[in-house]
Amino acid sequence: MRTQVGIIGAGPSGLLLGQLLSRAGIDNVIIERQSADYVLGRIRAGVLEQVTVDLLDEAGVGARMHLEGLVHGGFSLLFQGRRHRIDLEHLTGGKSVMVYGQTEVTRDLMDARAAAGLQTVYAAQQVSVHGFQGARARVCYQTGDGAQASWQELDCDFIAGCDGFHGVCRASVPKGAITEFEKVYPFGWLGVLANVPPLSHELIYANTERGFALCSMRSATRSRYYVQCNLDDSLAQWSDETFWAELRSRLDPQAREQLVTGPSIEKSIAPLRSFVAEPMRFGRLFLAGDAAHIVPPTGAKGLNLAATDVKFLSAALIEHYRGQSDRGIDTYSQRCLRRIWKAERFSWWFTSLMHRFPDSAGFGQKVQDAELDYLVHSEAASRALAENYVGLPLDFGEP
Ligand code: RFL
Ligand code: PHB
Repeated sequence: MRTQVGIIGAGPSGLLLGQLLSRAGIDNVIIERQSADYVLGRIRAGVLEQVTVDLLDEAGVGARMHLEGLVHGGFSLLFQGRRHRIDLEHLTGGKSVMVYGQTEVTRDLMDARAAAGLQTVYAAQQVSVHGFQGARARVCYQTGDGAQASWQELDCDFIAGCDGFHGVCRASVPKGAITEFEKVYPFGWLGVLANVPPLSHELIYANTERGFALCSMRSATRSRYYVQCNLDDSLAQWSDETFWAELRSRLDPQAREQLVTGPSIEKSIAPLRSFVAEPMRFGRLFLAGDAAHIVPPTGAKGLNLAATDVKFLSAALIEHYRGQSDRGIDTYSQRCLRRIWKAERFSWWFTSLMHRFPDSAGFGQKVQDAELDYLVHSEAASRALAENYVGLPLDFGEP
């Protein structure tokens, strides 16, 4: 089989790239390790920057998001038992974010791909990538099981590694050609999805003695809550009752009263990590999204960074196939990394500010309290937070 761009991974990066390329007449095939249902079952991001919203519109998949998504012009920081609103709209000259779940973004992209009759291979096994440092790239994989198993080969001009943090693409790059930067945090997030009305119409990020908590949502009837937990906690330790009691203990008195609880429909623990791989292009192989970088979810930047990579990559490939120039391809890595490191910095900072660290009782905690107090009382500090939260510009001018 042959295609112009072989895309590894049918997460938001891979599906969005496929959609943008197809709309520009560029042939692509997506190879995904899991089933479509499995991909849709992962509950992850909830907050989209305007850049991501615009890109989904450009890809022709924004209609349901505009109908069902919730536009948020602010959020609250809760510390020392009180809530303080960060007015995103006022602080950024009218900008806001869109609360619309990653699951729904993925579903919209999958539906558009199916409607256009584009090819996605789900449940592909033993996926491997070859030849990307030379003239022709190749993807090999197995379909079917047992007697039905068969090997497939996909010849392509380019490979897009959209296969997430544990994917095969980054792992296939020779060790000497890649540099990795990593920071692992000493805690995780326990997330619960429940069909209960959200506690507040905006998100609440809480810094409390018992650890961080986040009150988020998916709709007027579905809530998403998180509490900071230990890395070695197991889901078995966290019954629904234990979770709701812990969350309630991290809220202010009014929120405690307003919290509506109910049975969880999903519960998972995610470790927190900052990670960047440089560069993001190796000959005919490009990395995009979580395959190249991870941020802790505190700043809500992961999916948004993935969307920006895809914006730069699709533009570069379209420019190439139109015979205009290879400048986008040559500068892909540099352009992406410049924005990525700013989001890495913000996510690390916001994570450090909002969580309890095992080794920073006393001095570290006092500094956190002082910074939070400063943040909500200084317009300049609030604006810096707001500006990063709604998303920095795509280009920053000459370095
Ligand atoms: P994904 O979503 O991991 O998709 C990668 C796909 O590749 C497949 N794959 C393979 N396919 C073929 N062969 C192989 N060898 C393969 N190995 C893997 C996988 O099955 C999968 O389908 O990466 P992608 O597309 O780059 O998307 C990135 C986002 O998923 C991620 O950045 C966000 O979810 C991060 N994130 C958030 N981002 C935001 O922008 N806003 C948020 O509010 C936000 N909240 C979150 C988050 C992530 C969280 N977790 C669980 C880490 C909240 C949480 C709790
Ligand atoms: C979510 O709704 O899942 C969510 C929202 C904001 C974050 C992280 C996750 O910062």
